[in-house]
Formats: sequence, structure tokens, C-alpha cells
Amino acid sequence: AFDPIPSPPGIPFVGNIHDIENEVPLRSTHLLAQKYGPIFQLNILGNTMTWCNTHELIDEICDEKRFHKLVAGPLNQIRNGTGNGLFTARHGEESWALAHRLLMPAFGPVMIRSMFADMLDICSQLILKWERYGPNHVINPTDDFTRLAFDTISLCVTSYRFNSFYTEENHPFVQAMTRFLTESGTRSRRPRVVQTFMKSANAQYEADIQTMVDTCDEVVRERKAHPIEKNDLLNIMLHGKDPKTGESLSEENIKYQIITFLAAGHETTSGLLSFSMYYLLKNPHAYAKVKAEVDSVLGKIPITQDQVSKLPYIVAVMRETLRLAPSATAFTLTPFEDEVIGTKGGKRYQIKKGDAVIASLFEVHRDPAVWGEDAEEYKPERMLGEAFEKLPKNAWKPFGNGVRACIGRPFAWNEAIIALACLFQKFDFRMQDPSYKLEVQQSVTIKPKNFRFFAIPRTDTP
Ligand code: MNH
Repeated sequence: AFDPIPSPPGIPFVGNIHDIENEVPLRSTHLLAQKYGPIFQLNILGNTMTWCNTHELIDEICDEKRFHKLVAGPLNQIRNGTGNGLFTARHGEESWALAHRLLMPAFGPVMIRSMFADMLDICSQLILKWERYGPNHVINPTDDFTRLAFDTISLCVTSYRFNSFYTEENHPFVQAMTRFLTESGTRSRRPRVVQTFMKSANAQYEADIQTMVDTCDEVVRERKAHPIEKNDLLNIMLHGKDPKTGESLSEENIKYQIITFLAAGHETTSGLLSFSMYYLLKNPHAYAKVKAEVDSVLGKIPITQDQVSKLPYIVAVMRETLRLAPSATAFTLTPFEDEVIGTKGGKRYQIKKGDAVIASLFEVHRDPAVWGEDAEEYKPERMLGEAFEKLPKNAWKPFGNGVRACIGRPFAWNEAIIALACLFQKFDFRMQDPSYKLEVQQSVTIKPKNFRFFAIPRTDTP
């Protein structure tokens, strides 16, 4: 016999959709986790999804021999815009394996090092902007980190400049994409009959997808009209051949990959940087250590790529930030066959083949069994060197799992280290409202809401 999986009572046909708030779904799943504990189940419009909230359970579902990625829920809606791109390709889809073989090396350490000048270029634009604003200007870090991440990914991948720092509004592509991502989340919780009647929302959704597609077509057309020698991702996609089969990516697939990189590449990194700043401002001890590290490694001298690997405390800060505020708060899997999980804890929970099981990172990263009773506290020290190496397997998973883990991890890492190092080299920071209490905003990823600070140009750099 199986143990029942706790579940809030649902209503016919729509199930538990009313148990998940639309504004910040994470708030609902967090409350449900507090109420029901390690595991709970929701029925959303006839689909069963089981949320796993402890390390013990996600350690089990991260076993790639038993479970694989499932494109369901919001991800299945995002597929409307990103098709068979890497992020939304279904398990076993042929085009995924080809693109994975071709693009993995393109996002590897060697290529990332070659992007240093471009990353620094965009980062300098951010620094200049804040320097010119001066110490009394209220800064919305999330907006500017989005500009940074977006311009960086597009310059590095396609050599195309969106020049986001030069406009008050976000680029039309970013506006379209932000709406598209938010609406994709909402659509996944909306009954199909209702969806059909949402005429204006649907028209906007289609228009936003079109805007993204048009932008990508333009970038590709531009490259074909004016080829360049640079070994960037776009050239690799256009001209690269799979070492195994000699195949190349189709035009349509290239378009989907570009939209995917631009989408996956800016929201998440912007969230990481925003939350890092928030936690550092809330934790003066960690703040002081970052400043000391930057002063001793960089001093006044502009950062070089070699120094990026010499900033362990900043790395620990980023890891600890992604623990408490994982940009992607969850990922979804399904078993190859009907499965039973929880046996280590003396339970037998049945998961049916094809049903969604969710690795709820936001909860797992707070599991006292791994992180102790002070799990809610921000302590980069637990992520330094040995301590990090000794963490149990699958305890810290902000970049996902196995073959379907994030391809942009080294990229995001390099970009974020550069940004934090340069920012602390140039500025002191002060929270606009010292009593600010963290609020979260959520599209598909999370960011701090209404978080503001002052950036005061430093005069004390050694
Ligand atoms: Mn990223 C997959 C988190 C930065 C491109 N990314 C994933 C997954 C997580 C994730 C989690 C797995 C999703 C799933 O299982 O359904 N990504 C992050 C975080 C950051 C990040 C926390 C930054 C911080 N990602 C980036 C950047 C890029 C990128 C930058 C762009 C280059 N991510 C991807 C792609 C995938 C992915 C592409 C899908 C990989 C695959 O399935 O083959």
C-alpha cells in the first residue's frame, strides 16, 4: 500500500487553482509547504503535481536513472515562444541532443574567458551610469541589473548591442519578453475555456511572441548580410557542425535558441545580483568581507579575467544568495515508470509515470536537516571552500539537475563576479529605507520588489 500524499481539498475540474495566488505563486507554495511539510500534491486543471520540499526527497528525484525533466506548467507555455530551444525541449527530443552537443563547448570555460572584454564593456556602462547619478540618486538595482544582464547576453551571444543603458524604458524586446514570461505563468493556471475568452490577453501574448521572433530574425538577417569573423555563439550556431553527426542547427531552431538565451540569460542573473545586494546590505559583516576582498585583490586597478577566480568570498556570497533566493525557485521532473519515493524516511509515496514531481528549491534550500536551525540566516561562510565541497549531494541545486542543468552557469557566474567586484571597488552602498522588509516579485523567476539603494562613489579605495 502507498502512503497518501497530503493535499488541500480541491474543487471539481479546476482542482487546486485557487490555492495558488497569481501575483506571487511562491507565496502560496511556501505556505502550503509550511502547512503540509515535506511533500504535498496539487491538482491543477486535471494535472497532478507533487511538490518535494526536503533534501531527502529531491535527492531521490534527482536520480537520472529514475526521473527526467518534464516540460509542464509554465515551461510548457513558455514553449509557445521558445519552441524546441534547449530550455523547453522535451525529454528525448532529437533537436535537444544536437544543440546540446554543439552548444555545451560554446558555453564552456574557454569561450567564457574570451567574452571578458564584452562583459566588462557592459559592466562599465552600469558603473558610469551610477557614478554620474551621484550619491543622492535613488537607484532601482533590479532595473539596471536587468539592463546589464540583457545587454551582456546579447552582446556575447550575437554581438548585437541593445544599448539598454541609454533608454529610460526597457527595450521593446525586453518588455515583450517580460510580459510573455509573466503571462505564460498565468496561462498555466487558467482553465482552457477561460483562456479562449481572454481575447485581448491572447492578442497581446501573440504580439509579444511576434516581437521576439522579429527581433531574432533581424539579428540573424543582419549577420548574414554582414558576416563577421568573431567566434561568437551566433556564428557557432550558423556554421557549426555536430562533431558526431556533421549536422547543423535548423534556422527555426537557431531562432528558438536565441530567444531562449536572451530570456534565460537575463532574468535569472538580474535576480542573483539584486538579491546579492539586498543580502549584503542587510548583513554588514558579509558586506565588510566583500569590500575587504575586493580591496585586497583589485585595489584601484581594473579587474582582469585572471582575478575573477581569485574572489572566493564573492563566490560564497553568490552561492548563499542562490540558496535563499534561487532565481528559478523550482524545476519539474517525471519518472520513467511508476515510482515510489520517500522510503528512506519510512514512507511510500507513489508517483505515476508522466505526472509532475517538483523539486521545490525554495524549500529544499531551507531544509534544517542540511542547513541547521539557522537555515534562514544569511551566512556566506557555509559556502566557502571546504564547507561547500562537503555539502551533501543535491542539497544546493539552483542550476537544476544532470544533463538538463543550466548551460549558462559559467557564463552567469563570470558575469556576476565581475559585476559585484567592480561595484564594490567603485561604490559604497546604503539602503534607501533601512527598514525595508524583503518582498518578492515573481514572473517565472523571482526578484526583490521595491528594493532601492544609494551608490556612493568611493574615495577610500586603497
Ligand atoms: Mn539557466 C536551464 C537556472 C543563467 C540558459 N537554468 C536552467 C535550469 C535552471 C537554471 C534551474 C534548469 C531548468 C529545468 O530543469 O527546467 N540559469 C539559472 C540560474 C542562472 C541561469 C539560477 C543565473 C544565476 N541560464 C543562465 C544564463 C543562460 C541560461 C545566463 C544563457 C546562456 N539555462 C539556460 C538554458 C537552460 C537552462 C539554455 C536549459 C538547458 C538544457 O535543458 O539543456
